[in-house]
Amino acid sequence: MQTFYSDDHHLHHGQAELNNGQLMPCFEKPSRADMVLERVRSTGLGPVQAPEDFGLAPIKRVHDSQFVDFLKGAWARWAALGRSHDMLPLAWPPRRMPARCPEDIDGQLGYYSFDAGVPMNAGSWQAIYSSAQVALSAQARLATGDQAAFALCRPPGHHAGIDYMGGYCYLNNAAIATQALLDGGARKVAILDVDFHHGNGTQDIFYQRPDVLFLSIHGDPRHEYPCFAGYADERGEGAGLGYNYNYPLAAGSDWTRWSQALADALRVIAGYGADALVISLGVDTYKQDPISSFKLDSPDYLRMGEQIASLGLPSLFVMEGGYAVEEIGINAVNVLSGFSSRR
Ligand code: SP5
Ligand code: ZN
Repeated sequence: MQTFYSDDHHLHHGQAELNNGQLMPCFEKPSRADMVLERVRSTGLGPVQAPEDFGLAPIKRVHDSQFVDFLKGAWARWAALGRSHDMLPLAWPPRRMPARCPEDIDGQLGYYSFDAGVPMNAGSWQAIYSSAQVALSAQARLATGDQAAFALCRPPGHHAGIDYMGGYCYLNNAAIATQALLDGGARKVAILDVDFHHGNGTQDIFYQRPDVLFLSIHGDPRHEYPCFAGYADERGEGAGLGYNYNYPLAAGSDWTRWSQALADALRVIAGYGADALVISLGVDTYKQDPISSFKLDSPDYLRMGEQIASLGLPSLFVMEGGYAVEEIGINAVNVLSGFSSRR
């Protein structure tokens, strides 16, 4: 299986995030992708390639154009104010406050985000942009007939919606790749999100569409981030009604419980008749993940890959979360190895 990867992710290195009321060093850090790359190489999964540049157009197929331009230009505006520390949002519009886009950078940061988990530094945009190009490049392999490809994206993407960032995510790499598959001739694409956190951004982007089936297995939003989406009764809207599936699971869920949800999700995908499958591959379901509460163990990820392979669909794996840095490579590559062993 071909892996796509860009060293540009090193240009993005947030300083701090809020966790349990404390400012702490960011969990989403460069060593995460380095560890996955190292494991891809040491296991001989397949060749590693740098991305091609597809430009902004495929990004703007799923994201609001003004939001993308905001991300691209935000650091220059921040730096022009004499600020050299990380850019972070300050205020968000709650219920009943008119959400008009303000002019000031601080106001716009809140307008285009839903949490404070999105620090940006001088090189962040280049890393964000390259991460999307990694997903687009891997997608192109499927379009030319490969059965699978791995987009080693960093920063991750599944919390980013049409016009907002959040949860360490800026551009929705999996959604951008999915739209590119459709634009390249696929009629229907299924997205299976196995990250511990609900893929609220991906859900937002495709909520009203029947040509993308979205399924997410995640911590119950009554107790877990992103707190405001991921309930089982979110089924899609309008023409998209019936094409959104959420599987919220209790804290402490292990492989026995988790794989029951997976079996149901795979049954739904099989009945949908997709031309391709995109997997939002987070491994923060691991038992030792520092911010999550599921109990999957490393060998479980082999089973996960094998079972995904049983669908027989061309499959694009897009890296999302996973914060137990010592094991992130083992767990992520176990999914890919399990998949490859059955294809
Ligand atoms: C891509 C990805 O995995 N993003 C995750 C962002 C999570 N940010 C918030 C983490 C909060 C951890 N504490 C949650 C306690 C819930 N009661
Ligand atoms: Zn996550």
